[in-house]
Amino acid sequence: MKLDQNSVLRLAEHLENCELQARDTVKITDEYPDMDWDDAYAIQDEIRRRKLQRGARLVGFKAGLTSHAKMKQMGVSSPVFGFLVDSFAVSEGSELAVKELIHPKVEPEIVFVTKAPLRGPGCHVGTVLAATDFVMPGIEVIDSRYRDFKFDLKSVIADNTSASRFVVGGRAKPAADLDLRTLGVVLERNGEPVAFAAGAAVLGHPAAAVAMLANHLGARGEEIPAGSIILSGGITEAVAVKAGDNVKLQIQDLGSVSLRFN
Ligand code: 0L1
Ligand code: MG
Repeated sequence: MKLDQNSVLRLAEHLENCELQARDTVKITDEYPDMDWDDAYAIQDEIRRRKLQRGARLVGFKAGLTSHAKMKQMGVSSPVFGFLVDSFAVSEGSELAVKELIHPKVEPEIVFVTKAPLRGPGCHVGTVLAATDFVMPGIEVIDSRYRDFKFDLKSVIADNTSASRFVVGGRAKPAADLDLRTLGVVLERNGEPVAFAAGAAVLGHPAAAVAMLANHLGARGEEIPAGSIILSGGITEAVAVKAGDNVKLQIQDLGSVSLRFN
């Protein structure tokens, strides 16, 4: 690590305050160009510790930047991983106030819910499918704390990979009944289709993103517990939303989930 403990604590507090107060900031590598990957995840861990200490419950994890569309959109070349707490979850049918956020975008995701723990190294698509209870459609609302969504990978990891809110819904189905690679995905905003893809857009198979997450956590002495919700990554590029927008995600064989912004 290149950062001392005080800097890690200070940067975590700064980024979390930006999240809670819905204000943006410049990317942290502007001030700390030499920070390394361990520093980035240490800052994210400290944000997680702060939330759990205040009573939040860890409900799962997310993989991000797992599709070429997302990597191209953000100008980066490898996936990143973050955590999910209960306060990020939005119930389907409820409305999300844009004024609580900085500059939200939505992403269509295939969501995994686990029935057994997954611990790397050595996780692969097969072990992930064996540990999966069911899959379902989910919309992730990302809200980078960085001005104009301008960041590098280390800055975005520290910022919990832009995690903000998510909604799951549709039909929950056992993954074994589906070929997740060929499921068609349509994202609509205000009734108009704005992004399309198939499940294979996520690393060839969305379960591969969950395996990478489990291997990443395993290398850090953690596992994905049974009963976790895992967002496997935006299948298409992210779409900006504003007050009044209604977003609907349809995934073949898995039904639809929607979210309204006010
Ligand atoms: O797929 C994702 O959840 C993206 C996470 C981080 C990058 C971004 O803000 O677009
Ligand atoms: Mg995402």
